[in-house]
Amino acid sequence: MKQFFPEKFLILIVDDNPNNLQILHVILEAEGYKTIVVSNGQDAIERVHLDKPDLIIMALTMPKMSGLELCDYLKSPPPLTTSPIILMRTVREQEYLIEAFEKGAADTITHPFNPAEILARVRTHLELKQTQKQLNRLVKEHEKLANLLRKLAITDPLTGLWNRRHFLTVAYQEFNRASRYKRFMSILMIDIDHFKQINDEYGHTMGDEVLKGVAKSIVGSLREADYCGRFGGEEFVTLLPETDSSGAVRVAERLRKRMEQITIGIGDKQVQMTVTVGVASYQLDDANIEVIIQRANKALYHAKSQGYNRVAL
Ligand code: GH3
Ligand code: MG
Ligand code: MG
Ligand code: MG
Repeated sequence: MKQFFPEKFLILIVDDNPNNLQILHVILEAEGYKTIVVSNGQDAIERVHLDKPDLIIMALTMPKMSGLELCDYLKSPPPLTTSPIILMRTVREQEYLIEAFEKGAADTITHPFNPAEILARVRTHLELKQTQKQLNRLVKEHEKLANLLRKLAITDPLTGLWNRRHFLTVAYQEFNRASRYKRFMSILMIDIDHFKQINDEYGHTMGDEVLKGVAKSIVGSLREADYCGRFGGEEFVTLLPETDSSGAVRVAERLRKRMEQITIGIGDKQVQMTVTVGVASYQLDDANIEVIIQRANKALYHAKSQGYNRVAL
């Protein structure tokens, strides 16, 4: 059995006939619902704005603004209310039945009223609305989770940079763009020098801190259009669109110097480190992005073999 509490719902009743208002008010309040009664369309619109009723019952025929007009006004996109509207009609007003639904009514009831029927219809529509609300909430929650998962799937948890797989996905697209339009593009492979020693001397937590700090510094020295990822343990990769090899070497050199100057750590435990950078730029006969990355890696290892803390093309 579903949980249903009438006292949680506010129902707006609109009718120029005070008798009808009174009867409906009594029937609904006896069941536990909260009600507001008004005698014309203009007041109804005001109450919808102010009180946001969960359901609206309105007479079909009223002077000035009829129930159909009021319904149309409230439900025309963008609707002023998503709450269900029940139109009250007499048996003779059968002809308006279809139009009522076209104007956005959820249901109609005929008077003279059958209280049990009214209560059953009201409850059905409120339950439907409740279910719809829960569904919307679930959908929103699901979207949030899906977004989070998408983000987790592409992010390196330690540094917050793109992970290797996502970097390669983006790099692959950038390569296609560069080769189609014959644009410049460069890759930097950045490797922390003697990183193992930092771990060994200061512990793994400090090592993690250094990785985070280096990642932050790399991002800080890149332009908005550049891409950056963690390629492996203490190895980072950046892609610089629209950048030729001399431009890329300048960026790499600036980054290298910056690393030389900063210290990273926790409190008074600060360490200094350097990086070595391998640079490679797109050449017209490169078949794919891997070829450029391999060249950058080669340059990096060559630089390491020559000594550390340097940039090599
Ligand atoms: P080189 O100067 O030649 O680059 O040597 P290196 O010590 O920097 O590099 P090496 O490849 O010998 O060692 C990398 C170390 O990085 C080993 C590994 O334990 C450590 N490492 C990899 N991932 C992480 C991590 O997420 N956190 C920490 N703290 N250490 C990591
Ligand atoms: Mg190494
Ligand atoms: Mg290293
Ligand atoms: Mg390495």
